Amino acid sequence: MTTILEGDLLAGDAKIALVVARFNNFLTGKLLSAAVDTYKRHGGDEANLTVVHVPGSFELPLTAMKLAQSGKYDAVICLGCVIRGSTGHYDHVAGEAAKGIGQVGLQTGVPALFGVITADTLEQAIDRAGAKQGNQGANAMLSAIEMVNLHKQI
Ligand code: INI
Repeated sequence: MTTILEGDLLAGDAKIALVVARFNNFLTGKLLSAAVDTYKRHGGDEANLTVVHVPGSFELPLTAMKLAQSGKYDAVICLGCVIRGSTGHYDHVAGEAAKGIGQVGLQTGVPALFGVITADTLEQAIDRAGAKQGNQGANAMLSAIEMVNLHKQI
């Protein structure tokens, strides 16, 4: 018989750290509240969440790495917002954030979620922070819960 492994979406007592960039905080704040709300709606207790603030998306990977290495968390979620229109170094900030967050997961074995909006315009960013295209923070939390539960089975 085929073995199929998949994580469910029950938060249970998963300990999750959220690293949040202050840059574009009027949008990253929306990502954070949606992530917390999603955790609670999936049965989690807010006391199991730790929120850490960093200056910008460039700083997300280092702090996520320290949190993952601490052994205290089942998953680390990174929340940020990089908008091409408003930065000359968009590619560097977005690229380093994506690459670094990927390394956190691969090097520690702790799921590291990419809840960073990378948008060409402010309007696109707003759409991904709770307007027309869902909320990247809520999506990242759902993915975190699924990965934690999946990894328990492996
Ligand atoms: N940080 C972001 O999170 N989003 C951005 O759009 C952004 N822009 O536009 O530059 C940004 N820059 C700051 C960067 O993340 C670092 O905090 C800064 O360079 C100090 O290392």
